[in-house]
Amino acid sequence: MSKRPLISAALLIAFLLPGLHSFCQKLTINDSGYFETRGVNIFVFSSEYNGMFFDEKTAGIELIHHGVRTATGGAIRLQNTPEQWDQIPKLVSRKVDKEHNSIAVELEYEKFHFNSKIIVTGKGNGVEISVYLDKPLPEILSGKAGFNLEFLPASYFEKTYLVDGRPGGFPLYPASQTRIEPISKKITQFAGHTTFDDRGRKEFIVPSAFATGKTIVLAPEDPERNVKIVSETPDADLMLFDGRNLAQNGWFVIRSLLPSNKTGKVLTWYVGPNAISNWKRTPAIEFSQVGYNPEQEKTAVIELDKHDSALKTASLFEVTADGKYIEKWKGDVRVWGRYLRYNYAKFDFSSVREPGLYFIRYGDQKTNVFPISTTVYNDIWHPTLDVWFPVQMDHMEVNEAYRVWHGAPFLDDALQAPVNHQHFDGYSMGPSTQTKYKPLERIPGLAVGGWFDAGDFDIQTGSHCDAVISLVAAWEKFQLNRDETFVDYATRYVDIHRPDGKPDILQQIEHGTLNMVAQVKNIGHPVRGIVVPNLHQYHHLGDAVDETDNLPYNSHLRAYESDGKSSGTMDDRWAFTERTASLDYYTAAALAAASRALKGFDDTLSKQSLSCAEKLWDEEDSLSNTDTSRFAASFGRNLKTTSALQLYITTKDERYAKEFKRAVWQTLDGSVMFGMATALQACPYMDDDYKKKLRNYVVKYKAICDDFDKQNPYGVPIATGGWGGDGNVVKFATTNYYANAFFPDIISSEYVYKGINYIFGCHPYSNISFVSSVGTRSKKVTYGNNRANFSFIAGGIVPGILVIKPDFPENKEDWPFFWGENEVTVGGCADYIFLAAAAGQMAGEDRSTGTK
Ligand SMILES: [Ca+2]
Ligand SMILES: [Ca+2]
Ligand SMILES: [Ca+2]
Repeated sequence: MSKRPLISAALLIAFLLPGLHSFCQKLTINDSGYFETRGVNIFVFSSEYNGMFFDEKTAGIELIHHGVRTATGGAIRLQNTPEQWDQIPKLVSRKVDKEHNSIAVELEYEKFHFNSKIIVTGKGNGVEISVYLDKPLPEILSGKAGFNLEFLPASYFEKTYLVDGRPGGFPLYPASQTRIEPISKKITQFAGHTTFDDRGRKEFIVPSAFATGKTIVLAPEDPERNVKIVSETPDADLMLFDGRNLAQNGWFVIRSLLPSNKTGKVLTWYVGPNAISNWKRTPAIEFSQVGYNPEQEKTAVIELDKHDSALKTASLFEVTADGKYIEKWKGDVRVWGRYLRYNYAKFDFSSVREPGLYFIRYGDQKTNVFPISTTVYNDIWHPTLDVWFPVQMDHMEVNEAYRVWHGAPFLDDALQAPVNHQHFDGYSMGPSTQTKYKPLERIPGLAVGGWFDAGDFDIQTGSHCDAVISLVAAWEKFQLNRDETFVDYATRYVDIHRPDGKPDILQQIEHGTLNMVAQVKNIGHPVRGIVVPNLHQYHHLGDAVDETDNLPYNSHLRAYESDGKSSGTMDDRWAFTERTASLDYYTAAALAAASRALKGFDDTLSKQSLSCAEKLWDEEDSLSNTDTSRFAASFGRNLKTTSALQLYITTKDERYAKEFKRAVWQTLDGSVMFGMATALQACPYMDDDYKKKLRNYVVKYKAICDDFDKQNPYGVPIATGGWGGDGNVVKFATTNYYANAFFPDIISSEYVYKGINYIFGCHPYSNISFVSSVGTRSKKVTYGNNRANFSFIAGGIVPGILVIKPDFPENKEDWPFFWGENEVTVGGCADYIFLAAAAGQMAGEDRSTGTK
């Protein structure tokens, strides 16, 4: 065989140049406490694992590679491919040593009395990661404890690797070798739960490595993703695993086992992420994908690499009917300053008011097209009510044209949850059931109504309260008569895009209310929630109808045995029946509101709702008198205020008004932010003195709103915690809608539009609309129950931007499995419907009066 050079030597050098390591700056610890060079950041436990959702794939040693977070979970772990509920290490200490350019952490697995130390030090163009043990590995962890680093599958799809020079390709879908081991060898998961349905075989699955060697180079062909990892410990191989064999949200894991019977430095890796010299992140041009009402302010935010500076000007182009581009406006780009890790500038094109299609040009970048029109907000809530809500409907089959979203699930609801039990998803039971039912006794009448909470399938009563209150407000305020859903309770059948003569919003209010009333009637009070008993059911992905066998549990049959009417499999959902004052009041508020909306639509349910609401109010009143601890949290007190208001609006009974007026000022004095929404909603039902007194609080509230403009370039409250903040932004904009309605001289409509622009694309990281199917470019990958297909449910609003500590805002669009970024919830979607309808009404009024 003859070898013919494919390309000339000169060209070859040209190809190689951009990726060469030798031009790069070294990784140095910056003032934010992480390793940094242009194009590469390495975080060392800037974020810890948490005890609520365990492994969220946002902790340990992490890599931000050319602006994208591609690796996480660098830590001592006890599995080849840890799942969400596997044991997580606790961070004992973290020391940043800038002088020696190293960060040291100590980790602990309390249960095994096992501590380890990891020291990460800048070396060459990467870092050296060394693991130290003071005591030899506990016997039980031998062959199990290792150092892991996890790489995001989506970042390596359609890319290759070299292991000791041997080539391979990253799998698009998992299909690597696994083996079975006896359960005795398994390190138990959180609180003894298990994610694996072993069908009684007492075994578990262990994924095998799909590549093993001393040196692994990831994506040698892609300078943005190329990472070289070398094991510098003679006996320690690098093994490459695919976590998706066990869990769809698994990552590619590189791992070395720790040796038994050794102390001191037991493992050393070199990790060298390629850095493109003088790399600059492409500017993100952030604007509303839905477009703009002609009269509103229109400002794009330009997010720049910190080594980048703003261009002087940007332009707005119109796209004409014959496909031509016309520059309609050229304006200054104003520098805003620094927020988190980026520089920000703004481009104001408010003066363009002519209806049409437009795009922004900044330098040689051109955005996608968006409209300016009086109609941009007219139908933005339709996908949420037409599609998202029906798909979440529990106890019903849901059909859409040729597609069945799910069969009628959970007809085997529900059993009383056992006492003294630590469950998952935040559920637990104390020493008493607080009901007339014995542990695991059947509670009748619960297989009706309700919505799947979020990306999971439990009924969470608190979010039902939030949803029903918002849907009733939207119905009463905006008379949303839209009819695109068919609901037939006799056959438990829902059909999408099929009118049935009944307003869909009332049908949704009815559906949520049915389950809450069933709880109060059959249990005596609302419950925290209703959720499957087994963790191996809980992570269900697929048709909800298969999460249980839909047959009531029968203890006289063996597991997986059925007589056709019942089954011996303990899979019926459990009702977690703890009673709290805050949930009682919240439910009373929701049911009091629902009773108004349902009057004349479903009179029986309307009456039942009100009598349940009054019963809860009266019982709580007497319970709180005997037990003052029932009412500690200010959140709970605010819910009592909400409850008093809703009961007053429904009944006009002065005792509720008296309680509301007593409590509302207390709440506002505690926090203007916290109490403002409820206080404003009461305006139409209170006298002039009330409004006069509230005015001073609205002035204070405005000052807080204006401060957001100093905190970030978007002028909205941005969450910094473990869950993205779109819910807060929607509530903020909704509060501003009410404030604008009653105090327009203090709060202008722009305070509403700020929040709307944010959720539709004027936010950090990208310019995607956070509501699937709303706006030109919107979320196509979300954490719904169809997430295994990297898909979405139209109309869902995601949590949006998660700020990964200390300074990295993120919302992944190629990976659905970050719930804090991509999980859609019932309460969030109902709140969105209200805000979206409010925007439509506001823009309509602007149009008719020509004023703001
Ligand atoms: Ca849940
Ligand atoms: Ca309908
Ligand atoms: Ca069952």
